[in-house]
Amino acid sequence: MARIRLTICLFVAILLLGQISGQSSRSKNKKDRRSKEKDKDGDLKSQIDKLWREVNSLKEMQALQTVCLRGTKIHKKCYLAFEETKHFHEANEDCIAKGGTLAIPRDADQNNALRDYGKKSLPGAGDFWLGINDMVTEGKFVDVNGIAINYFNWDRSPNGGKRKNCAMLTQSSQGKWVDKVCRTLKKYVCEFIIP
Ligand SMILES: [Ca+2]
Repeated sequence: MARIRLTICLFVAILLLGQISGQSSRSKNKKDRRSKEKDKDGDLKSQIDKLWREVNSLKEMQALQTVCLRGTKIHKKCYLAFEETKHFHEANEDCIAKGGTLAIPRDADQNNALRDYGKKSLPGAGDFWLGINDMVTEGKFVDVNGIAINYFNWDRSPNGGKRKNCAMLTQSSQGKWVDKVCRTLKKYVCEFIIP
């Protein structure tokens, strides 16, 4: 998907560049039209700058999803940690914007790998959001796509009731999970499925 968008962006950028050079040469002939053409060129150049920035961010997104340039690659997943603290929703939206989701460990191996990576990449208080919550039905924990999960690693059974609906991984209890108020500011780890 990212590759298709990247190709489309490049194609549009090339078309716009062609338009600019064509207009630039024509504008030399008529003096009174020059300033108007200049404004148009400015607009097109700013559009190209915008497209160029989008191409670069798509390239970075593609790199995350294919080779895991930053972060760590484990079991066909790329985990990437973010030190900036965010609410659960903001953190998940940031992961989605980058082409992934908040990290969802599906078994003990993945959870241990995620714990070790988090310890290394997020020094200090090593707690971070996971893509797991029980916002819709109290006590029924699902992933960020709303699909029931089969692997759990609670420290104690989540007992935060309707007030605490978002899961985070804690380093103080060796990678066990606790339920937390979703509007708490926490660091987070995104995951990207890679080939
Ligand atoms: Ca709850």
